[in-house]
Amino acid sequence: MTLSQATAAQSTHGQTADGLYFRACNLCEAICGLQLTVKGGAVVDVRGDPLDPLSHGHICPKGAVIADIHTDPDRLKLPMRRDGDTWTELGWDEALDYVATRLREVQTRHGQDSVAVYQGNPSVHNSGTLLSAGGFVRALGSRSRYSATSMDQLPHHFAAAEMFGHPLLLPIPDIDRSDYFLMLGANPLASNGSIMTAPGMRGRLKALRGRGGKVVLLDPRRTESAEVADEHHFIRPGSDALLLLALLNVIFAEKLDQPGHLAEFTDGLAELRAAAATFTPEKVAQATGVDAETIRRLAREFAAAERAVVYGRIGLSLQAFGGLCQWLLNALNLVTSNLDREGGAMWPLPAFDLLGRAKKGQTYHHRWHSRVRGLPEFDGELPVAALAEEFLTPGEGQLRAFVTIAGNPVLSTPDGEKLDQALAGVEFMVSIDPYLNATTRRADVILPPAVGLETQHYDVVFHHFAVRNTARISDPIFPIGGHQRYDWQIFESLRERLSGEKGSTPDERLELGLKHGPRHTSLEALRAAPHGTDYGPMQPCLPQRLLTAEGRINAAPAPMLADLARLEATLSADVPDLVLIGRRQLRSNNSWMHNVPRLMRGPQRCTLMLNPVDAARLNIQNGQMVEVRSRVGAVTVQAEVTGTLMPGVVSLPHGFGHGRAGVRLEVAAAHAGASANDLTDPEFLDELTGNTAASGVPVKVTAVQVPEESAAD
Ligand SMILES: Nc1nc2c(c(=O)[nH]1)N[C@H]1C(S)=C(S)[C@@H](COP(=O)(O)OP(=O)(O)OC[C@H]3O[C@@H](n4cnc5c(=O)[nH]c(N)nc54)[C@H](O)[C@@H]3O)O[C@H]1N2
Ligand SMILES: Nc1nc2c(c(=O)[nH]1)N[C@H]1C(S)=C(S)[C@@H](COP(=O)(O)OP(=O)(O)OC[C@H]3O[C@@H](n4cnc5c(=O)[nH]c(N)nc54)[C@H](O)[C@@H]3O)O[C@H]1N2
Ligand code: SF4
Ligand SMILES: [Mo]
Repeated sequence: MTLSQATAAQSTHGQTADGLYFRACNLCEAICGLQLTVKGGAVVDVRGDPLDPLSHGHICPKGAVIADIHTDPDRLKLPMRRDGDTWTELGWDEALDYVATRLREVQTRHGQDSVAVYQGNPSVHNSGTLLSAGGFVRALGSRSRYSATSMDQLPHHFAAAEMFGHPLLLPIPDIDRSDYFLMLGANPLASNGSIMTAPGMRGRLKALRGRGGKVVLLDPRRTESAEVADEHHFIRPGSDALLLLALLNVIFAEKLDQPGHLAEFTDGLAELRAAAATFTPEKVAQATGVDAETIRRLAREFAAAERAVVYGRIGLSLQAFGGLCQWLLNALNLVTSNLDREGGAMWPLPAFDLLGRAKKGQTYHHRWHSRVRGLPEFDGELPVAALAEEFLTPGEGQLRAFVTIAGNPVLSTPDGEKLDQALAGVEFMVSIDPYLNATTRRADVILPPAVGLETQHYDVVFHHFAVRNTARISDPIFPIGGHQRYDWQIFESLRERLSGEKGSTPDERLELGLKHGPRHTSLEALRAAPHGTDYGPMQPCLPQRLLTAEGRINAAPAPMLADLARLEATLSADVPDLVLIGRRQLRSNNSWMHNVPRLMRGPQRCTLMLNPVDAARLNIQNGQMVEVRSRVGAVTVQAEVTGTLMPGVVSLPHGFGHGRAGVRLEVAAAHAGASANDLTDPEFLDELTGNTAASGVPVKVTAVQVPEESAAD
């Protein structure tokens, strides 16, 4: 049965008919095609859709249990209002009226900007949320906007805006046609790829090596991805910008640079060369932990490869020099003529093009600053590192109310514990979220949307990051009950109550975008291809697609050049004894899905990895409980002693810490874990972009002495 037949069957019988259903998984950036078998109203089998032109049948453990979210007993379906510790369900109209009234009240009393909005990661994985939340936020009219972006990919956007003229002009590795993949601070074998929508990275990297290519990885941990690399080198957290400068240094010094035709529309190449001139491999070897000979060799190999691409992800953005890293990655691709070229870093051209109406020469950052610490705005948002202090610091402009949308900032932003305390004192808080978790437990009202298999979805954002141009519309498999609402309905209802204006539906917006987009298509045309539509590999698009004022690439943006002094100072700074980094796990999704029993089988996963050398020095045994302490807080977790971690570096995954009072998630006690963000520090950030630095946080680790009686238990 085709998707459209299935949808018809569903509407006639009220319950989803038995049969095969196809849709894209919206749980991560890989957007894999799924094939689901429904029997008796339930999903009985999920596998990868072999006919999806992008994922070719790839699926991961999360996609395989996507239906467990649908049937999850913890999932909320009706609005809830909190009175002290007691939650009461209420009707939608009553809840929406109450929320709109309370938000306006706070704004009348304390000003428009006294209500903060935080948008979390799934906002971009649900097209209903993505296309409608903005209307609500605009109706609210507050400048106090925050999101997971400043805890994630903000440096990528910053560099793209400075170099190419738009935050979304992010170059994507053309991995399927490349012969040399230099990867830093990414672990696609666990994360399934990020700002590189490329489902099945194991197969893609194998194929690259199979055609004689080479994969080189630099990471403070010998990760799952190291298993499919030709070489892995440890690198000191936060030192990547130094290494990238040294690679450029060698390339310029040995005259290996050849920007080719890109030079015709690039400014700043001389300044870039001058910037790299002082960072010789010898000068950065100690700080990076990578010896000078290796750096030289990698530079020569990269420059010599026919089709090469350098790529860096969270490890290179969630750190103190994220902005410099993302600039230098682009610069390295540029000077070796691997930008906008087959096998290098290229730009996708999605059917729904978010850049379709973008204007040239816009400014995207530092247009205003946060009240307390003067942290810079980017693209209309302030850094999450400023959030807690903006609630807690009294005075004109203090935050008084909070809206969270698909986010869990208590677990995902720096010093989450402090934010948690701050939220206990807000005048009003509403969360648009299907779960009662560490953050939403502080809300006065939770408005839970229908999610996942109940929603229609088109990947507006991830086709912009995909290694191949495809398009796919997913229709709901399960109808929602009369008592449920979609995200977009919640946002539209709130918007109407706040502004009196009615917006358009996500369908209307999608239709318009697809029609006027580069493929001039429609929802109907996409529906006719239930496995997805293939538009082929990425194509060169410069200089036409550039959005800088002059329509030229800026290889040496002034804010980056100005930030080099801060980087250079690290060469002579003291190195902390131990620094913390994070890690992602295949069977985990940031701070949620930890209550899906099929994902959480097995031993405790929220462990502190540390090298045997450090363990011996600190007298820590494998499996023992340890206290990890940073400037802002402490957590107690189990130690996992492993040679896969670089000496002097410890790793704790983020997103755990579900044990807080009032959380309503059936998480096995063994997996509640502790939050890495009770250690991360709002004052430790990339000063250039305002992005938090969760990598490289100085910590102290001590063995927890277990009293003798309990040790015997
Ligand atoms: N220390 C450290 N911290 C990190 C990171 C790290 O590597 N280390 N990574 C950072 C990164 S990259 C990210 S993206 C952030 C993520 O941080 P957040 O975006 O704040 O948190 P998530 O864990 O993604 O939480 C998603 C929330 O959305 C809800 N949700 C799921 N689907 C839907 C939906 O369709 N609609 C609505 N309305 N809600 C939904 C879930 O119930 C959950 O509460 O964490 C960041 N924090
Ligand atoms: N299964 C699963 N998949 C996910 C997620 C998830 O939670 N679970 N989250 C999704 C999200 S929101 C995102 S943003 C992506 C992230 O996608 P990735 O960036 O691929 O994710 P990570 O696995 O965190 O990989 C980051 C790597 O950087 C390394 N690292 C840390 N600090 C440094 C440093 O200073 N320098 C260098 N060179 N390396 C460093 C870490 O050891 C780690 O291996 O994953 C997405 N996919
Ligand atoms: S890799 Fe991502 S998109 Fe693919 S099945 Fe897993 S969670 Fe879903
Ligand atoms: Mo992310």
